[in-house]
Amino acid sequence: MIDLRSDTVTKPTPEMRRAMMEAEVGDDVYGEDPTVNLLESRAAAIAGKEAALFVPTGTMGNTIAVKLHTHHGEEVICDVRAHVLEYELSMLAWFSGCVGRPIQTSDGIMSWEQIAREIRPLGPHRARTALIEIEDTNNIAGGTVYPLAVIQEICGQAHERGLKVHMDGARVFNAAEALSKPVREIVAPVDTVMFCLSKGLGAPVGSMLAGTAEDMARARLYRKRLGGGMRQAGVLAAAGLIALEQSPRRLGEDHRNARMMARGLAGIPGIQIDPAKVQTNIVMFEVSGTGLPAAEISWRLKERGVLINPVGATWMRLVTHYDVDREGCEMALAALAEVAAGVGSVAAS
Ligand code: TLP
Repeated sequence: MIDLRSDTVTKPTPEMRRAMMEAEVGDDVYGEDPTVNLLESRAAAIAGKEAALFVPTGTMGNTIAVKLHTHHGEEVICDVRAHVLEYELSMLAWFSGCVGRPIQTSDGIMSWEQIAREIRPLGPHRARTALIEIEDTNNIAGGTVYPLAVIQEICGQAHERGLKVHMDGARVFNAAEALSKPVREIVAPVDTVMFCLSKGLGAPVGSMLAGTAEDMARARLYRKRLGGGMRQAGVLAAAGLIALEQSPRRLGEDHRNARMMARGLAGIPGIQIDPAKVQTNIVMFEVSGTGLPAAEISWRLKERGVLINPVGATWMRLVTHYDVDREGCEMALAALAEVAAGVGSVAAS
């Protein structure tokens, strides 16, 4: 199977598996796992923050960050397609008692002007805005990247008004690759950042939350409340350390494959995409011109050994990663061209 559903499907490398087997471990709830401690200090250094916390998932990292920066009954401003709003089972409300205030953007990148219009002070009718959440890269907008100046303006203006900024940086290493900037420069102005080890970086499990030492001490307690106290988690952290050390330098290849696929898709009749908009490893494309629903295309691709998910009725998303090489991407394109042309389908026979 050529699996382009997500970069979450990446399998650990042989080196990660070896490191997992040999990892020194201890009870991390007591803070005694040396490999977790090393991963946390390495992640903090990469993010340029005082401290970092190893969490099992990106969802838990975002959930804890929202809790750190808000009180019940407050609002969180985010893009209309934000993962925290659309793909985390209402965790904003469920754990933090907050409401998301979505902002409509064309490309997933919110400007300060758009945000400023939605900020609410506490009043007799309106709930207070507490947090601004930015997603970099923005997943469902197609892996789009925040320009540094936009992040700096949002954070500067937010902080002047006593608002916090959390970055869902699940794929911030892809943003770093696209901008040719170190992660620490991208996340410098945000209060907290979550980034995933288990997506394009290839670790089997885990994400990091980074911020001030004080916030991370509180975050540790929320992690425990959520059932995320993981004991001998060094087995997982060992793979995470290798992911941090080795994987970022090869993300450029994923981006090149994504651009190649976007150019190929643009040449398939019935598929709509602007290849110039593909900045990282996520490719969104529209399929209504094929006359087939996205779910049907997904199904027919599966019969040809290619996995690509629909997003809604007429959109599809493919995500490149190190487990699918250039040849695999070319085979997926050929399958897409066949399916879009109705080759071998019931309709064509
Ligand atoms: N994204 C997954 C799905 O949940 C959609 C994917 O396949 O892309 N923030 C962002 C921006 C994400 O894309 C994801 C996962 C998360 C947070 C959550 O990470 P996990 O899956 O570790 O909870």
